[in-house]
Amino acid sequence: MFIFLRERDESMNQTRNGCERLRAKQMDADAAAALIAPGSTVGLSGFTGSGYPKAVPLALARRIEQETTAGNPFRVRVWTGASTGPELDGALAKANGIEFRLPYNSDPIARERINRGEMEYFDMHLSQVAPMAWQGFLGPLDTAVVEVSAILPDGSLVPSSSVGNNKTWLDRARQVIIEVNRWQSESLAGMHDIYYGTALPPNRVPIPLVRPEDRIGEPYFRCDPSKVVAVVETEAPDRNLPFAAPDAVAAAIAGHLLEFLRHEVKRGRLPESLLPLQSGVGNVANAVLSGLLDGPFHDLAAYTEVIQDGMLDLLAAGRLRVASATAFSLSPDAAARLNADMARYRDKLILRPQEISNHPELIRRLGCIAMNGLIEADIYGNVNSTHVMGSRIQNGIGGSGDFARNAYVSIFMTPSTAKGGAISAIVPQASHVDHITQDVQVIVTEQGLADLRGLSPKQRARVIIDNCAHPDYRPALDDYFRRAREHSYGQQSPSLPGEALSWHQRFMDTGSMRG
Ligand code: 0RQ
Repeated sequence: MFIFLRERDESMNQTRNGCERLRAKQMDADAAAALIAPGSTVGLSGFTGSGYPKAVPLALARRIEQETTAGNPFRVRVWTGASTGPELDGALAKANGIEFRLPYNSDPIARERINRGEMEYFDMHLSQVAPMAWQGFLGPLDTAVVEVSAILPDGSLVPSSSVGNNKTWLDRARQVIIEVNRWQSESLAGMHDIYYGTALPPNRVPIPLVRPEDRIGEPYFRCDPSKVVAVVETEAPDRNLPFAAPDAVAAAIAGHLLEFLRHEVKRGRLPESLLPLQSGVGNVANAVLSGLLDGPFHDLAAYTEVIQDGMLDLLAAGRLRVASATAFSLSPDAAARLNADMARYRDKLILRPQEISNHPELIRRLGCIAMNGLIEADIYGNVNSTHVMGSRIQNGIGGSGDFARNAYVSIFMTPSTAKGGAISAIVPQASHVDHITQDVQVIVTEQGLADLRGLSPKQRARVIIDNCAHPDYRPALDDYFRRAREHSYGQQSPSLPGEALSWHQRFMDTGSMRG
């Protein structure tokens, strides 16, 4: 496939649109954006800043701004895979062009609009987006705007650096706009595994994937050429952000976690090659992956949402045998490394639709080790991943719920304090709960690790306060727990609800929760 695409490229003056019928649909981004109706629903590609369309959303934002100036403002409903980039969420939110958004957002401009109440946001489990789109209650999908790395002669599409919900958008949309991005590596062809066997009940059947390396689908998206109304050629990079080197806090969290994994292997509760790893992105996740590079584990596998830098390092070092995900989330350096050395990595990397990468049935069957971040955890192990002070959305639940509930071991990691130490990540009662205590088995901070498995709520409170809370906040948490044990209405999960919920108010009033 790699050779085939190269030959086409040379003979077609660098175009990656190999389908004669679709070459007739080529146009610029402004002409394509003009085909999107005001008020309509648009399903766009994109997952953690990779594989999102980079020209049509910008052109749509320009059109919205012009129409707003002319006194005819309009907005659209936006569905994606997960977070995208400034050319999509950022530009459309800036133009006040998003009426409704699902399923995940990390764009700061869109976040502000949501938190000001100017934009509706349906924050949902990433595995459920495609099935819910098929169920129909979200309404019809008018237009799909999907980035691909090439179009083949029969009109099938070579996916780009993320798969997300693209299969579903292409199938469900009334009309399709394709962006063919020459910046994406040609060698992505053949890396994807697009499974077409999903159906709604009562016709659902088991998904035939039993190991992370299994390929159960097709390498390309099917696409009915008669639905394609525009093809736009682009050459623009993904939103790849450089990774900061892990700081001391991240390194300490990683250290506790790796010690826990070694201990579990020693006790015979995990195999020596562990179980398929799911890891979030960011500083702490990166530190954990770096730690695995130096640790004793071999023949590892990842069954996760995104492939980040640390996973490429593990593959290059021969520690990781395969990484299955729905998207890349690489620094510019790692993206260049991958593109330069694709032959070495290609067979070990698989990108799937997010309904498969995050599928509860598969996560449970494979027995993933889930490692995710949090905003705050309470002393009973309820986790808030999404809402600062219980009301202000940070990003969204993403895939953390898909993995946490179904994992073999569900781990949450966080620094013990936020905002320069002024606020404790361990609180008496979470101000919002995304992951109930039953879905949270291990909490790790730089202070230590709380293994909550098999413990009652009161026992959990003791290990969380003792092992995870920052020493500055332990006295206040101890005092709360002691009084709750004296005065609580019930003694299964002792609490003083009024006081617990004003915990954050103390921070607001004094600028710090200390003391
Ligand atoms: O805000 O940037 O304004 O200072 O929250 O916090 O410390 O940068 O942490 O980037 O690891 O994000 C839970 C948000 C953690 C993330 C969350 C403030 C803090 C900062 C971000 P500022 P950090 P991280 C895997 C599955 C849900 C999705 C998910 C997330 C900002 O992990 O979105 O897990 N998870 N998907 O200052 C007040 C607190 C706070 C707080 C943090 N207790 N109180 N503010 N902040 N804790 C995803 C993939 O696989 C791709």
